[in-house]
Amino acid sequence: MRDIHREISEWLRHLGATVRIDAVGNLRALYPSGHASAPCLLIGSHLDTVPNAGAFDGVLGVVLAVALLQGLDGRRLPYAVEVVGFSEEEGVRFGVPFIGSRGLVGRVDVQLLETRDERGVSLREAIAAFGLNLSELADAEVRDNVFGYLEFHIEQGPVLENLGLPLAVVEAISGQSRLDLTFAGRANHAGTTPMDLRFDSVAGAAEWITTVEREARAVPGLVATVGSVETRPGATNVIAAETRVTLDVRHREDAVRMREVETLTNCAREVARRRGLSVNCSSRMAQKTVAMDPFLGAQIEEAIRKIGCKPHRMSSGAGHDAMILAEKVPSAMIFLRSPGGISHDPAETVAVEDVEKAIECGLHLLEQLASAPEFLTRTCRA
Ligand code: HGY
Ligand code: MN
Ligand code: MN
Repeated sequence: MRDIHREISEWLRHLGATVRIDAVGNLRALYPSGHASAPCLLIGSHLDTVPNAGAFDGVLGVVLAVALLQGLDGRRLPYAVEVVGFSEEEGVRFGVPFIGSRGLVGRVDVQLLETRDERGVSLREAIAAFGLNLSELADAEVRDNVFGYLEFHIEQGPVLENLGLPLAVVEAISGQSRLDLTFAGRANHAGTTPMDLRFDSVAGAAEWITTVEREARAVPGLVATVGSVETRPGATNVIAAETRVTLDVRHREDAVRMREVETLTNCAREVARRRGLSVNCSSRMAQKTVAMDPFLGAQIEEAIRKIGCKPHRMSSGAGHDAMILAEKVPSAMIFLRSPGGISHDPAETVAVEDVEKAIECGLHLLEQLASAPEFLTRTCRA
C-alpha cells in the first residue's frame, strides 16, 4: 500500500493536486477548482484487492481518475475534484469489507476497530502500525460541499462482452451478507474410529456446502458462495474437530437475500443436529442493495452517447465503495467491459480501447457537470 501511495501521489502532485493519507489509510488528493469554496466531486475506487488477484479490480478506477485530471491539461473546473483511493474494500484481512469508504461516511466504529485478523491483530492496532492517527478520524469524513461520487470499475462479469459494449451505467449494487460458520465434532484417530462412531465436522460441512449450491441454483438471481474451508487440526490422519467455512450470499432483493441466509443457516443447524455436531453461525456483515443516483446516471448515459456508444444500464453483483458513499453522497458507477468475464484472478483484464472510451466519456461528464447548475447546488445528504 505504501508503494502504490508513493507512485500515485507522485502522479497527482505533478498534476497540481495536494495529497494526504487519511486516518483510515485512504489516499485523498484534492485538485482545486478555480473558485474559492467551490463544491467538490469525488472520483475514485479501492487500492486493495484479493489474494492472487487480477491487476484492474479497484485500482483501474483510481488510475482513470488520475487520467481525467491529466485530460483537463491544467484547466480548473467550477468545482474541485477529489481523487480517493480506498485502503480496504475487499474485506480479506479482517473479514469485513468497505473499511476505507466507511471512514468517509463516519462508520468506523469501536466494533469495527476491535475486529481482529487471523493473527489476532485488531484493525485499531493495524492502523496505528501503519503510522496513522485515529484521533484524526473525523477528518476523513466527506465534507458538506461534496456533491457527488463517481467510480469507474471493471464489470467483473460477462454481460458487456456478450452485448459487445464497452461501457455501462450501474443502476444499483446488489446487497450482500457475509457469515462464518464453524462446524464442531470430535477429533479422533482416522485409522481406528469406525465410520458409524464418528462426529466428523468436515463431512458435516461438506454435506451442507452441497445444499448451499443446490439452494442457490433453485432461487432465480441468488448467488451463494463458500469461499474458504479451514479444518482444525488439519492432519491427514485425524478426524477434524472443527471445520470453519465462510458464506457469501447476494441478491438484488434484500428480502430474498435475508430469507436465504435464514434458510441456509437453519439447514446448517439441521445437518449438525443429525450428525451429532454443533454449529456456530456468526454474521460478519449484512449490506443492503443500494440504488445509484438517477441524475448522475442520466449524465453518464449522455456522455456515453457523445462518444458514439450505446449506453447500457445494469446492476452490479459485486459490491463497491459506491454503495457506502451513497449513504451520504449521490453516487454513480461506470462499468468497463471485462474480456472473458473473469475477475478476482490473474486472467482479469480490460481492453485498451475501452479504457480510452472511459476517459473520453469521463471528460464529457466533467464538462456536463460543470454546466449543470442544479447539480452544483446539491450537497451531501445529512
Ligand atoms: O466481493 C465483492 O463484492 C467485491 O469484489 N468487493
Ligand atoms: Mn473485488
Ligand atoms: Mn472492486
